[in-house]
Amino acid sequence: MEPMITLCQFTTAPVWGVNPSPFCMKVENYLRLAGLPFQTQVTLPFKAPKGKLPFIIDEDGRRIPDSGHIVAHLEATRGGRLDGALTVEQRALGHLIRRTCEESLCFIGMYSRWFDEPGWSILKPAFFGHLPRPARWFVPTLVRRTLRRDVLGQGTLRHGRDEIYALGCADLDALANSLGDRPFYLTDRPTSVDACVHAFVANILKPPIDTPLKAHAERLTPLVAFIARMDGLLG
Ligand SMILES: N[C@@H](CCC(=O)N[C@@H](CS)C(=O)NCC(=O)O)C(=O)O
Repeated sequence: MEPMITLCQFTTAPVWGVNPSPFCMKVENYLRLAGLPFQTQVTLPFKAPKGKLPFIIDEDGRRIPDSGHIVAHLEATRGGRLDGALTVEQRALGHLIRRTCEESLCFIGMYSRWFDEPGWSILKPAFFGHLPRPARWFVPTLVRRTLRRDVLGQGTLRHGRDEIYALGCADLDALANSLGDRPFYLTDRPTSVDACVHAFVANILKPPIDTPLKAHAERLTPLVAFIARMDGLLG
C-alpha cells in the first residue's frame, strides 16, 4: 500500500454522529476538504509527542502534533490546498475565528459534557462504557479530575453555570453573525477555518446533550445552515 498520512486520535468511529474530539475532527475535516488520502489510528494522549491529540504521522514517518501545526504543515507541503489563495486580511480574520473556537468555546463545550451533570451522565457511558471493570469505574473519575484542574486553571470553571453558558452563547452569536448569509467564513470556498468552526459547532449541535448552549446554537439559522452545508461537503 502507498504511504499515507496517519491521523492519530481517540477513536476511528464517530460518537453521536461526530468525531467527539473537536481538535481531531478539525484535522479530519481539513484532510477530507483538501482531498488528501489518510488513515486513522486509535491512540491515547500520553503516547502523543506533546501529550495531546491529534497528531499525524506523515508519509515520511515524521510525527506532527497540534491541529494548528498539522494544518500549517499540510498547507506548506501540499501546495496550500485550502488556504493558499487567502489574503493577509482573510488570514487575520481566520485566526480570530479559530481562536474563538479553540480558546473560548472549547472550554464551554468541555464544561457542558464533563462538569454539568446532565452532560456527564450521557458522556460517561458513551466514552467509558466499553472499558473492562474495574477500569470502567475509576478511569472516568481520573480523567475528569485532570480536566477539572485544566478548566479551573483556564478560568471557565470559576464561573457559575449561567455565566458559563452566557459566555458560550456570546461566542456562538459572534460565529453566526460573522458568517451572516455567506456560505463559508472567508471566501466562497471552504478553507481550514470552516473545517475548524464545523468541528466545534457540530460537537455542540449533534450530541444528545441538551444544554442552553445547544438550544442557543439551534436558534442561530446561519450556523445551522453552515453545519448542514459542510456536512454535505464532508460526506
Ligand atoms: N492545541 C491542541 C489542543 C488539542 C487538545 O486539547 N486535545 C485534547 C482532546 S480534544 C486532548 O488531547 N486532551 C487530553 C489531555 O489534555 O490530556 C491542538 O490544536 O491540537
